[in-house]
Amino acid sequence: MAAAGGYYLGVDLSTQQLKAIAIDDNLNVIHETSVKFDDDLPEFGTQDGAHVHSDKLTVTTPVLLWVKALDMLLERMKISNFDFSKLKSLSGTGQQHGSVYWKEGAIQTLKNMPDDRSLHQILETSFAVKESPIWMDSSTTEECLQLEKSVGGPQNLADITGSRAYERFTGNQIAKINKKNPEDYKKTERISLVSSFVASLFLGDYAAIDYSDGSGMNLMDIRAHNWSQRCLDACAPGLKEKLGAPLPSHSILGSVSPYYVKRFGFNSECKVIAFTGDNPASLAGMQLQRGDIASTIFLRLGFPVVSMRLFIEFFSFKNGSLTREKIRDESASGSWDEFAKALKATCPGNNGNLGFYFDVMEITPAVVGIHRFNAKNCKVSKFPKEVDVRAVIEGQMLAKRAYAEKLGFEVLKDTRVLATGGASSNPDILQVLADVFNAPVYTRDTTNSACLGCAYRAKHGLQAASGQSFADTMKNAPEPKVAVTPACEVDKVYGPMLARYMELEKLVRNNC
Ligand code: XUL
Repeated sequence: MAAAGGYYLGVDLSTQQLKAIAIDDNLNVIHETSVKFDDDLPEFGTQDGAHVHSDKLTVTTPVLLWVKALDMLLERMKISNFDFSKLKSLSGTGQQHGSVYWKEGAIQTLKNMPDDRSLHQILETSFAVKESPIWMDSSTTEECLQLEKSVGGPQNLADITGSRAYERFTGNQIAKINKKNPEDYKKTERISLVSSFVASLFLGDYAAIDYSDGSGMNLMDIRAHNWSQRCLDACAPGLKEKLGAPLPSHSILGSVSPYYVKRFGFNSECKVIAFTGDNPASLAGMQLQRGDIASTIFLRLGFPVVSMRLFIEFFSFKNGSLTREKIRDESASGSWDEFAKALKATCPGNNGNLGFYFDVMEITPAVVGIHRFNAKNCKVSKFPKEVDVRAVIEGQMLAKRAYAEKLGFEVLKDTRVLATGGASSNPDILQVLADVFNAPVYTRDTTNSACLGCAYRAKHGLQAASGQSFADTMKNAPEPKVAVTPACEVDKVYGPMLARYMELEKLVRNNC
């Protein structure tokens, strides 16, 4: 067990930024730093952390941007006098499904990193594929059909891996690279997920993929907790060797590479705990209890991985914060204050006006475009500005509730909605969330629940070795606080509106 007085670090490589949160032994946050890709690393020319290719379906991020971001993050922590020597362990998380292709020989480079050079300089030529496919990619429909066919259909694939084939899932992305750029695939000695890639950088060795993030690849037999040979064979040759064996999410992978000890003053005993996907990490950060709803995902603790994957599937929306920002720019002069005024100037239910704002192809429903309906269910091309603002927020919240209910969730008297992510610091948006769910919304001091969850996981990783559960580690963690409660009688508005939302969604789906 870890001695008192230590620090634990969580790292989160999300779509738009790299973040770090350190906690002390009492689980208090003692340090937060971030690197924003577009602003801090403009030389890579990303927009919102990604390159959207001309087909509008292929979405990638340069892998060296991520490497350089880690250099920058650690430098910033050093400049702010963060005491790396007190770190007992670290863990982390990454946007799910994205993949990194290490070139032949990269392992030797990783194991022998000279401390007088930046990671970016050291690893410049270590990747066989320079642009890593990320979760926003939807260019692999052909590969998905092929994979489902090879195992006897979508249901069979779901029985094995927990999910039917999805374009962004890593197996289909790997199949595309093997088909379109076979030379790059051949030159690849190891494939990491975004999460295990960052773990590898800290470890100075290839880090295992954890079971949880591994279950979002369409490649893992989730009951056997190992790769399904049938799925591997359907995607690309020799894949098992390139992926390495998956491990439980609390595994201690080893100590940090001597590179970090010499360059930043890490403790040489600082352990690297397996990294995982951002959705499971968020659950750890939010300390969900049975029956709670998380605003980005939903889960009742205790379900097996297969159900958890399904929940994450239903609760992943591509059109979240970026779509809200677009409507803020178009209808609220680019200002959150104006956006809040518009929400206050309109009433719950928006006088029957309802909208679907899918700026990019949504995951569920697979629909793109903006579809606005007036109270008579007639499609209209525009709303007045303040109506547009309320419609985008109500539409997003109604979608969350509709999908939660589809999975059998009922709002009970003691239901809590736990909000995370950027919008959780905006009380006017949270009010709509509380009203739509007719339940109080709770938040934590940090909006970075995935990152914080990994700082907790880092601590738990050390204690798990002596049999402690995650709940034991979290016993004295600060509780989330009530941020807003639902307005009176608001369920009378949103109950019927939810039914209308589902009807109109069907219409939109059929018309697209
Ligand atoms: C989950 C998914 C997204 C990414 C975002 O299946 O695609 O939530 O994990 O980072």
